[in-house]
Amino acid sequence: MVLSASDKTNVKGIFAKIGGQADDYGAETLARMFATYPQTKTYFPHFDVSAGSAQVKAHGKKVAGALIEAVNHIDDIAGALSKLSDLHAQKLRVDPVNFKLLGQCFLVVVAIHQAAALTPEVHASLDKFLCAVGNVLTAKYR
Ligand code: HEG
Repeated sequence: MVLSASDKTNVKGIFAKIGGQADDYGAETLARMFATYPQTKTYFPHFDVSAGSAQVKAHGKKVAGALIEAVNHIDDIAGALSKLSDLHAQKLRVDPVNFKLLGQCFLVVVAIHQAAALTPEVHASLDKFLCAVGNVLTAKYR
């Protein structure tokens, strides 16, 4: 999954528009993932997974923060998310299919809130970026 120069520009541009709303987008992404793909809830037995819960908000903020970290180091996503990659590989062991589901939900949230900015080109670049992040977080699974 190689991001082209224009993919990187598109991803940075859409995240610049998202700005301070990223935490809210993260929480909305999780709420949609839990509602639409209930099997994803099995990884969060210790959470109140209802939309708007304190845990969904707090975790949405963490996921958004990791995505922003990846955007800020878009030429070295593996390096930027190295610790998170260790955590997902050694402790969480989330089945990789679930990263696609989370990515789809994030795209839906961006489509709702940034409809004008999410041109087909930006959509494609954001999809590639989310795949790249998912690949990094599952790269150390053995
Ligand atoms: Mg993961 C923890 C980011 C997909 C299940 N996830 C975390 C944390 C971050 C993060 C930043 C906190 C790490 C820490 O406490 O040090 N997750 C993250 C990203 C993505 C992702 C950026 C994909 C883009 N996670 C993901 C998916 C699932 C999942 C698809 C399961 C469906 N994550 C998961 C669980 C935890 C984290 C169960 C621990 C939650 C907790 O107990 O607080």
